[in-house]
Amino acid sequence: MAEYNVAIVGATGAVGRMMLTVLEERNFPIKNLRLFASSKSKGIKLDFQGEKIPVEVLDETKNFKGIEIALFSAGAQRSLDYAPLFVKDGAVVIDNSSAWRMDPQIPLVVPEVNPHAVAHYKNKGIIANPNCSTIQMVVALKPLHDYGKIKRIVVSTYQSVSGAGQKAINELETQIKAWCQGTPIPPAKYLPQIIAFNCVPHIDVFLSNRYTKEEMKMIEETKKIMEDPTIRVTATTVRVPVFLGHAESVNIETKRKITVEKAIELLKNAPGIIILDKPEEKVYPLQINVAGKDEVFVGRIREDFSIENGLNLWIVADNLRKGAATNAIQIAEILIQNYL
Ligand code: NAP
Ligand code: 12T
Repeated sequence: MAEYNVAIVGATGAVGRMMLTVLEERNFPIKNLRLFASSKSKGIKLDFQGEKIPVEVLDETKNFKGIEIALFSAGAQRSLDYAPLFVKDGAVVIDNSSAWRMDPQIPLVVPEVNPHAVAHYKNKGIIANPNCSTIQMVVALKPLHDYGKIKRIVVSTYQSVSGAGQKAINELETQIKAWCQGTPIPPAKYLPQIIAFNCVPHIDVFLSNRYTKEEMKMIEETKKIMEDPTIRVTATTVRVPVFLGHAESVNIETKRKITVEKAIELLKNAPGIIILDKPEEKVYPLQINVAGKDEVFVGRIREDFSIENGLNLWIVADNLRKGAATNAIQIAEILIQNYL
């Protein structure tokens, strides 16, 4: 089998480290792996398949020639600055940041939903990986949309701190420890408010329309991935004191009636979804149970009696896996199987 030269930009971060894990788990055919991060990580080595790989400091003087696939996860500014340089040197970039997602020339891909869009990598050499909350929602909604045509989506999220990176994970831990020791919780530093024992309706920055950027990402990205600009979407995104895994309460209104039985049948036959829905046995998806899994979990499936064709769902996934690393590497697999 052919093997590829791969790079991870942002390799020391929460997503970057998960990329190393997922590449290894899936036995991705790698010839040579290069790792990049900031000058803070100078001298660090990361384990990959029993080898210690040195982390290189990302700067313009570096030679990126020979890299065929570059997985970016180092923030939007690094993606804007460096993705074109990697492309110029011959790589296809799969970008986890929000930098390129809404560029009409750049495909935004969830392999279970729009794998054919990968072909458009040829436009600019870049493929965008959607926002974590968007990914898990569209995986679950695509089979329902294909059958019943979704007219409107109302979503509220319950997002873990790992979505905001390693520093946010550490911040929740520090706050919980302080509380347990009976000492005052230190003020919030990386997240906008104290997150321990709290729910904060503020992810990413506020925009002039009073939504957060995280909410607008869900709204715009959903239409692009589902390739249907007519779907009306509204979102409220909330950070909750959970380390790993995002949960979502999703309400949809469809053109054609979807009964609970039909919804279960559609979701059962769709790729990448596991239904956990036996409420009488206390079975429904939970963040602490889906951490470490690659699928999207759906439960609490029930009719919304307040409208004619309405459905409620509870959708949960591991945000660092399906929400980021796994989805990016699935895209890389489509690339090598079909195009490279
Ligand atoms: P993180 O834990 O804070 O890690 C950030 C990574 O970027 C680290 O490896 C860091 O290196 C590197 N970095 C920061 N500044 C850099 C610079 N100037 N030059 C080179 N490397 C730099 O954050 P994360 O959660 O892994 O997220 C990273 C990115 O992924 C963000 O763009 C975020 O938007 C995106 N993301 C996407 C999703 C998704 O929805 N698909 C989910 C989560 C995150 P050092 O360790 O050396 O500082
Ligand atoms: N600010 O990929 O804070 O656009 O949870 C993902 C997660 C941005 C992104 C977060 C963020 C993204 C977060």
